[in-house]
Amino acid sequence: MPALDFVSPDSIRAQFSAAMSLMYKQEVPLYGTLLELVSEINQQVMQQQPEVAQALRWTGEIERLDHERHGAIRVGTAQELATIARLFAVMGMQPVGYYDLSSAGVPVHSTAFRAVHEQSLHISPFRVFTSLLRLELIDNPQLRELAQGILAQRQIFTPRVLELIAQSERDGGLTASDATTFVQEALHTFRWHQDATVSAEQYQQLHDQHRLIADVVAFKGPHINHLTPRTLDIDAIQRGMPAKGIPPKAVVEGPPTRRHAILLRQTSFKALQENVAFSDAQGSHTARFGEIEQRGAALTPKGRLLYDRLLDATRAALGGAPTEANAERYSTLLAAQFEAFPDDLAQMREQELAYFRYFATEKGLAARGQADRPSSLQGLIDAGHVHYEALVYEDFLPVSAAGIFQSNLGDEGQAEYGSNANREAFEAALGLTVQDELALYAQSEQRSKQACAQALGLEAI
Ligand code: OOG
Ligand code: NI
Repeated sequence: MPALDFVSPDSIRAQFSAAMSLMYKQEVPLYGTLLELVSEINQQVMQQQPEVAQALRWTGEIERLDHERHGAIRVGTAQELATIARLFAVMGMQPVGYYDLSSAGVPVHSTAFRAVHEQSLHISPFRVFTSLLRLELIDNPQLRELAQGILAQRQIFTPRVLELIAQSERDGGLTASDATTFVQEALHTFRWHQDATVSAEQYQQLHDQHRLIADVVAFKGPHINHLTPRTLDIDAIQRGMPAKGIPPKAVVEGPPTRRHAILLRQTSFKALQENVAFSDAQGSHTARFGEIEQRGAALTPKGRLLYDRLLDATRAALGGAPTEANAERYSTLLAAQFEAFPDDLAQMREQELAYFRYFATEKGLAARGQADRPSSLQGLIDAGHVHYEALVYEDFLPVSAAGIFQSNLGDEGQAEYGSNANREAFEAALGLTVQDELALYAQSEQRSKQACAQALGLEAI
């Protein structure tokens, strides 16, 4: 089959993201309600704040906003992780970043599978936060063995999807009709299975160790546990949720409200109770929840250091993690700390706190070839020949992720695993190294500078 007949991995990813959204709407009806709220608020923001709409037009994000979302799964074994990486690769999704959540009392470590090039992200920014259970952190040998034994027996992929992954690897792609089959078959891995693989008593044992362990081990597959749309105003969402019958978690994770959003702000609502058929009895399990996020500028290492410092200082001033009881004090402290982070794109650029994209303006293009036009980047910006916008953050935040995990795992006492980052072990399980997200942003910024220089007829800017 000539390569010309293959569909692009980007379009398979776009198809898969749409199919996943449809499936999740059926499985978790509140997700559908949430999508309506997000779409209403996004329309409102674009009408009431034309500058936001304008910025999204420059970057092209306006075209991806309606279908932008991320999901999350938790797998149980190295073998499952390595195969899921191959499945995502068919859709052009690569592992980016390493997140250690053990320090937050969650026995997993994670990566985000996503497209890495801005052109691919433009077609579909769909990402999946993927966690691997760390049974080695559990100091109950019997339970560890029980979990390992159960996980060893399950197969989370359909035979057909395994064939299509191998075929795509061998031939270098999939035809349109194989891609459609691939999407349908891949969905099975992510759907909810009502039938558990364990008895009610085994479930209880796993659950007593950590609810997350039961969630990973007791079921036939790594059901997608949330699907998160992107909003342009998360504060409006947080305020609007109760009226739609969606109770939000107490605090929005991430940076405070700003004129120019940075990184990622997220809120979520509690999991549903779902009926489960254990091997010997009926029961229930809370697995799935809803989440919403607002994305802002990707920060440079310097910007990220400042963000982490201000967030740590806020938590230190609060005396711990934010809860329902101290939510208001937390947001006051957070806003006060973040006064130290400039809320102005020009300052963020001058101080090298964020990554940017550069665009040649009409004026710049008209001045092509004129002898007296500026040639430095700053000069071109000052003269209105070059416009810039922040590069959007495509990744996740470990502290926020831990907050999301916690708020959805219920109020049982928090487990202690110490800090056990082990990127090497994660990469060994994955069979790949995870990409450095900062390098990806820097490359994207560099490509935009080059394209801009070329449009202006300059060697470089
Ligand atoms: C993943 C939680 C992390 C996010 O948006 O930070 C996450 C999980 O609960 O499996 O999705
Ligand atoms: Ni999430």
